[in-house]
Amino acid sequence: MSISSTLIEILRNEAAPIVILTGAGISRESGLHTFRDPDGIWARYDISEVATPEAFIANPELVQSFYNDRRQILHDASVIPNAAHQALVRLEQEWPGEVLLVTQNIDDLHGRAGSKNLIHMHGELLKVRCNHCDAISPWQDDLGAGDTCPACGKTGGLRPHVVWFGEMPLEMERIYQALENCGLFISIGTSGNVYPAAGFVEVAHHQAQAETLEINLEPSDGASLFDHALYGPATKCVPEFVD
Ligand code: BV8
Repeated sequence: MSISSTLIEILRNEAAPIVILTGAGISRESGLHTFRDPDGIWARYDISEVATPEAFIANPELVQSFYNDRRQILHDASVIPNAAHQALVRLEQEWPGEVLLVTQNIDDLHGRAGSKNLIHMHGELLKVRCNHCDAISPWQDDLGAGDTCPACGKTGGLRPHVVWFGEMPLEMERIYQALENCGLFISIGTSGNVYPAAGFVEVAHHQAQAETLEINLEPSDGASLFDHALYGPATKCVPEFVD
């Protein structure tokens, strides 16, 4: 079932706030790997060895090189925002109510496309954070153990500005406030495996009585939780829905 144009008209006239959650699937057609598909990142790396605070303590070089490599791929000239990222910019610009875009992705493709009301709940690949002073700085070059924090000048404290498993995602208060007040929640290109993001649909449904829509290549693990669905590549489905 797809979300009907009548429903969209009602929501538009009410200027209903929209919350959109995106995952790795929206960046797949820009050339970035997803995580849990057969060719995904977690098929090649063990989460516990590269994406936990414990991994960083045990083997910082391996963790830094995992993120250095992904940063290099993101800088490849062929990796650019696609038609789905661009359609979400038009939605933000043209919808009469607030559109909050919450991404689990640490790439910068939503920002490059032009989305403004954007939360990177799992952090940003192109930033580093200092464990000594908490300052967040642009990621200048390959990150190594001896690098100096540009804010406090201390060495040995820089880490990727990403949220690892077991760490608290960013800006949760703002996200839950938006979910509790939205009229429409849209989930795009995410498998629904990682919490708390996987639970957002239930917050929107139960606490805001919002309409909920999944856009994905195929039904996700949480597909039954959604009122409406559009299945197919994001570059086809998202522009079709927005325009
Ligand atoms: C937290 C870091 C407390 C950066 C990531 C049991 C044991 C231990 C822990 C837990 C547990 N149960 C729950 C937990 C908590 C844990 C968790 O959920 N674990 C799961 C795995 C069981 N979560 C946490 O630890 C989180 N922190 O809970 O803190 C808390 C919080 C709030 C309130 C109270 C307490 C922290 C989670 C952050 C983890 N960090 N990455 C990095 O290296 O990237 S997660 C990782 O998965 C990615 O970052 C990504 O963002 C995230 C989600 O993945 P998806 O984006 O969904 O990607 P995936 O490959 O899975 O799916 C892609 C989808 O796209 C597929 O459905 C596919 O069909 C579709 N697709 C493909 N191509 C297309 C497409 N769709 C459309 N078009 C296409 N072309």
